[in-house]
Amino acid sequence: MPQIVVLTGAGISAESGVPTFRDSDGLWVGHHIDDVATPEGFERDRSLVQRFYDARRASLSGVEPNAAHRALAELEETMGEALLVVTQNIDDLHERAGSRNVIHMHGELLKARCRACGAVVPWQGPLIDEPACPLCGTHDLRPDVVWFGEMPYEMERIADALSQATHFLSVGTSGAVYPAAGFVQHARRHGARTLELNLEPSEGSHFFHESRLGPAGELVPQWAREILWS
Ligand code: BJW
Repeated sequence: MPQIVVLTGAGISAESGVPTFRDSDGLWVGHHIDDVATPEGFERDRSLVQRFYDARRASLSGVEPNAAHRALAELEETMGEALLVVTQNIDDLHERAGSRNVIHMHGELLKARCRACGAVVPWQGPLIDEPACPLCGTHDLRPDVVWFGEMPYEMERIADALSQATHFLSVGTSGAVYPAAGFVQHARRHGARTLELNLEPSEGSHFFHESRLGPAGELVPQWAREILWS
């Protein structure tokens, strides 16, 4: 049985209507990255950052998983834990498509983290009005997401999976952000076959054995069929 690690980025959710970051109509248009994606930006202007994530959290109810999310979930039905999705995305579209073996290395929009007690709690509503932490009562909640300069989640588990992978697939990511951008080299060093599916060549395209260009909604189902038939 192959051991597959799939790294996904904003491009896999683009066809669901979730904006990417670095495309011309992306999430950061009108925002400086340092203002909305760093702990320092949060300290400077909490309201701006809370509004940015509150709007994204609220918009989740208006989007649905697409054919790429569904193809990965269907493949997991056959492969079980031999398929691991590591997503940089903070939306919940992999889970809503049916994937269970998912690591959100950059956190989740639908969770909040208490800066006083460290609790991570499910969160649906806004944070702009500074609600109390359900565990300790302090009014100091932030989105449970990973900003620049912070440590992504579950790095040890990801490194183990990359070391054991026979196949590494990267979908819809620009390859501009580390450590995720380095996963292809890690997997390849340990013997994995590496494939990139993206609308355009990513910054790290040359690290992959193969790159296929096109929309994830077409390329991922096609790749999943190849895996099932191999
Ligand atoms: C389609 C499509 C369709 C469109 N179909 N495709 C100098 C050198 C190297 C590293 C560093 C450095 N200085 C600092 C660093 C480290 C820093 C970093 O990488 N900085 C870069 C700017 C260089 N990284 C960090 O700080 C990370 N932490 C860290 O390194 O800790 C220390 C450590 C050490 C050792 C081991 C481990 C850790 C933390 C990074 C946190 C990133 N956080 C964000 C925000 C999360 C919350 C939120 O969502 O708001 O994560 S930034 C943002 O970028 C977000 C994304 O997950 C991430 C990646 O973006 P992604 O997914 O690639 O989106 P896009 O928009 O860039 O690309 C979309 C792609 O899809 C495009 O290519 C399109 O063409 C394509 N596409 N439609 C297929 N239909």
